[in-house]
Amino acid sequence: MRRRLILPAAIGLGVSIGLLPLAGAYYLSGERAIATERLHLRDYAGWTLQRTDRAITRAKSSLRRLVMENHELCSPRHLERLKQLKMDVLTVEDIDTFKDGKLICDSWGLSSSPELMRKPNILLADDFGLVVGSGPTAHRPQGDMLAVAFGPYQAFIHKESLVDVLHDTPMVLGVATRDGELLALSGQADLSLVRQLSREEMSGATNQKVFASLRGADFVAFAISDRRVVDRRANDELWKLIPIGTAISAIVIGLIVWVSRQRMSLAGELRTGIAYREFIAHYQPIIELSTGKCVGAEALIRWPRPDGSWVSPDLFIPYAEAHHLIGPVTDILIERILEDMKVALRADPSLHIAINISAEDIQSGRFLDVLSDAIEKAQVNPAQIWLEATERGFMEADAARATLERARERGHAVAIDDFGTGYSSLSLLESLPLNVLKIDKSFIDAIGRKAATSIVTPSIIDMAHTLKFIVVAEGVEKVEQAAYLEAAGVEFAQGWLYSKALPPREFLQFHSLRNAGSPMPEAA
Ligand code: G
Ligand code: G
Ligand code: MN
Repeated sequence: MRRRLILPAAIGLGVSIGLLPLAGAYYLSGERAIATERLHLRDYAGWTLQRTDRAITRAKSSLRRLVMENHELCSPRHLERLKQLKMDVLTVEDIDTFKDGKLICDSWGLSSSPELMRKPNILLADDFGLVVGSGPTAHRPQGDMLAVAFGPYQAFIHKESLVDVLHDTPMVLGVATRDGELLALSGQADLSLVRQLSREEMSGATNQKVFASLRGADFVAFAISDRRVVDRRANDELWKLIPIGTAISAIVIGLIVWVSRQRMSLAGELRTGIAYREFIAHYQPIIELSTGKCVGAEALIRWPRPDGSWVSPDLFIPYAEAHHLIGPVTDILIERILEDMKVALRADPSLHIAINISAEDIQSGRFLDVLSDAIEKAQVNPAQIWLEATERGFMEADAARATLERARERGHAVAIDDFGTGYSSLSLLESLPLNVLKIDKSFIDAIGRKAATSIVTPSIIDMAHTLKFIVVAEGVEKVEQAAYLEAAGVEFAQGWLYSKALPPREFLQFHSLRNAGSPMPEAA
């Protein structure tokens, strides 16, 4: 993946894993909240219908009883009975008695100001009627009542008592007749919606409202709630979920960026590093043991990133080798090294620089022409450039031999690097055109210790000399090691005893200081 795409991709994936399910859950919970609210409203419509039915039924049965009792109208006994019924039936506020269309008495007593009877405008079953929409009269100034009519009687009920149902969330309750005549409404509501709900049994939602209606034998009840109430409930849920979703997103994004930085992008980073020629060389001095002089250096690759970090070669060299990216890295380093060192190499013909060549390059030999071009341009003696290859480069002996022979023909010295850590046989060593052997640090560490490898070290040195190799000891850290190696006839040494790998200018300083006068004491 290209480096530029990693962050957007990570954000995309993080958001889709962390936030999309949340958004989905939010949408679904919104839908579910509305469905739940519709059922909730339907329940309240049902309870409103029951309440209305009960109030009307009670009024009806009181009136039926009065008619059956066959009273002498407005007699003291009759008046007593009217008063008693009003007390007994809670929803009935008053019972009027009419004769010849005129009010003659009610549950308060005889009527003083005769009033005309209003005819029922709605007919119910069994000769019952309903008087609704009655405005205020002299007798009942509020006009907020409806009346059940039967025979000479009309029983008055407060309209609002029909819809007086306790509710747990804000809503408007209403009752209408089956023909759509509105009887009572507990609050404010859009009249066209009310009309629609009064006419048919339905439930649904608009952008503003959620509603449900229910039809009974004589009446229709309905409930309407504000959409905002439902949405707020869903929102509350969402606010609880957002931190979780955000945290999941952040973790996923961080994880992807981290993983891609660590692994996936290394190939991309390497390609960028190659394109911008970000690789440089540091130089670890090589000391002639007999004189203490600096006779050369091993060039060691360094990769300073634009962000200021340094990538360890132990990490990216094996990676570059595995992904066939080592070739251009070798080329960049070769050109860089000759650029860094050409002046010093021309000035001191005894100075050499050793370059590490990877196994793949040794097999192909492709780098040789790049090297020759760079040497020609720098006007340096090819004998001053040494090549180091590990035993892995000699796996296909014929290909390796061809490359090494060409290198020798051009004047380079060729070293076997990290000697002793691989499996090279003596016969292979003999058959390859090598002339330098670098003893691996592990055998130098063993000097003066009672380790098994310490027995091997002198044999390696003897064998190398028998084969006429120049010997370089790697990783020399102690004065005793240097003394031992010198006594054993080892020609050269490198290690922290003398110096770590240095940037070009510092190495050149080290080189000229070291070689200026008499041999310097070994400073640790
Ligand atoms: O000094 P340092 O820690 O950088 O070395 C780490 C390893 O990387 C060593 O094994 C060394 O051989 C290898 N190395 C250093 N520079 C180069 C180079 O330019 N090319 C190749 N192929 N390997 C190198
Ligand atoms: O190419 P080669 O595999 O020899 O690479 C040399 C490696 O050894 C580099 O990683 C370099 O930093 C490291 N090195 C060089 N001298 C010393 C030393 O004296 N002590 C230790 N511990 N490491 C060293
Ligand atoms: Mn090396």
